[in-house]
Amino acid sequence: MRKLHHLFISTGILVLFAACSKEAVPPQALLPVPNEHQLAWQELEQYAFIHFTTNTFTGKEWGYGDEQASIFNPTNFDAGQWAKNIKEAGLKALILTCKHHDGFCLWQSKYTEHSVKNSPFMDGKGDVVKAVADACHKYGLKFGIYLSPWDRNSAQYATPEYITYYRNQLRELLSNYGEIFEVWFDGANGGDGFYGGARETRKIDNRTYYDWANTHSIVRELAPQALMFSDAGPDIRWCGNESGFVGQPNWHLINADTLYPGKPHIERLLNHGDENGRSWIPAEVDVSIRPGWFYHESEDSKVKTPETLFKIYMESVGRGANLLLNIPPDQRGLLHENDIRALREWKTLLDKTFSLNLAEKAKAKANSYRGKSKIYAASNVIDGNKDTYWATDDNILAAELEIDFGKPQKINYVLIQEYIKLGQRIKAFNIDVWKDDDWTSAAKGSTVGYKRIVEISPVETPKIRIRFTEAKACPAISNVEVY
Ligand code: FUL
Repeated sequence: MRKLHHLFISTGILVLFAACSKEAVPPQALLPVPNEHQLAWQELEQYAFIHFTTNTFTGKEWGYGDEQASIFNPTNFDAGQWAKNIKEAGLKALILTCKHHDGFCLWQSKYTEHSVKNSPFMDGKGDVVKAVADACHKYGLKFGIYLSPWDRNSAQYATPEYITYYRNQLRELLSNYGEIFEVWFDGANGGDGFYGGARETRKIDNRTYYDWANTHSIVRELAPQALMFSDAGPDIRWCGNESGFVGQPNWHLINADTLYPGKPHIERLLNHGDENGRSWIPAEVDVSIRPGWFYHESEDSKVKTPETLFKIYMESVGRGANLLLNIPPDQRGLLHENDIRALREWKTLLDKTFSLNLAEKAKAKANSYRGKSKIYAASNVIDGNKDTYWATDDNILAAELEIDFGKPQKINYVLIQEYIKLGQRIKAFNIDVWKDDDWTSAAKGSTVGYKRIVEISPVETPKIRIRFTEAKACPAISNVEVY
């Protein structure tokens, strides 16, 4: 009897111990999850796009492919001026149109004469790609390439030989210009073009012609760190528009197997992602600071205002997408003064808005945390450490976080980040503020993902509450900031 008693007690202790330690083990990842390159890419948040080619000198947006190389003649070309201003604007990288649809190559490609080689630029000895890559390295920016699959100059376009040509060029770009962080595959294809003098319409089958899988493997082989962008990933997806916003909700997930670059009617899907997507392919928002992608003098007065750029930031980075902001150099080969002014004032606006994080000195508590273990305590969301997070027990899919400032503070923005190494989990949340001795609803949101910045009407309040109301798995939140 005594023995039995002992057995009961020790079994009880064991069960209790097992229960506690079970809850203190980390939540299981909710698949799919980002790979290490996607995680690092996500942290870049915003970077520049540079559209520069013969179009800069002809005033066109889509060169036909019959432009003379002799028109490419920037008089004051200075990639350092681009990189310096891009860096000062808080952008982290630069992607250059090494070849746009007109087929003109900004580097000394071995495979065509339609390039800087035959232009007056540096007496035909210049290499814009090299100059830009070097300037990026000098200013601590990552460098990425855009190589248009559609080529309106090439006589071979639409034949199998063109694919070899395209891949040879891709190899040149991936081999000779240092580390490439992103490769941008455009889905556009308008059909008609010069095509070596044929001047005709050439249709290709977007699904099969480019044999993307084998092009992707060249990138994987030569630049394993590089992320590939297209309508269909494989690493980053288009956001479905060129006006500067990703949807709400924004899932970092999608089913890529049914997609291909240029597939019609997929804009909405790409804009929101797919809650049940089987691949982690987050959105990138590409938008131009001017109406066009290329510089046109007539658009000098149409540069987006700092306020518009701020709105774009909120609807891209603020919704968990990365922002690729196009700033096209002019005929001198310089970023235009108006664009630089807009960039600077936008940066000032961002710095001013997000300078004082009121959550830093606040107290955080939660109505529930995983296994009652400190490792998953609410304080993790305000410790400034992206590797710690607040999480609940597996069966708790709705929970509340409270951020207490200790005294009334005027607030306008709440920033939330999920610990996405464990997948994207949150489906819906509410933000309440403490007012007149009660909680009042201030905002509602859907997905969070890598980052969500919610604007609320400016209010003075001593504390806020974030109620996560729906999740695919227990919440895992790494960061909360309040401004
Ligand atoms: C589009 C292109 O057709 C535009 O010219 C521009 O390069 C934009 C970023 O992508 O598909």
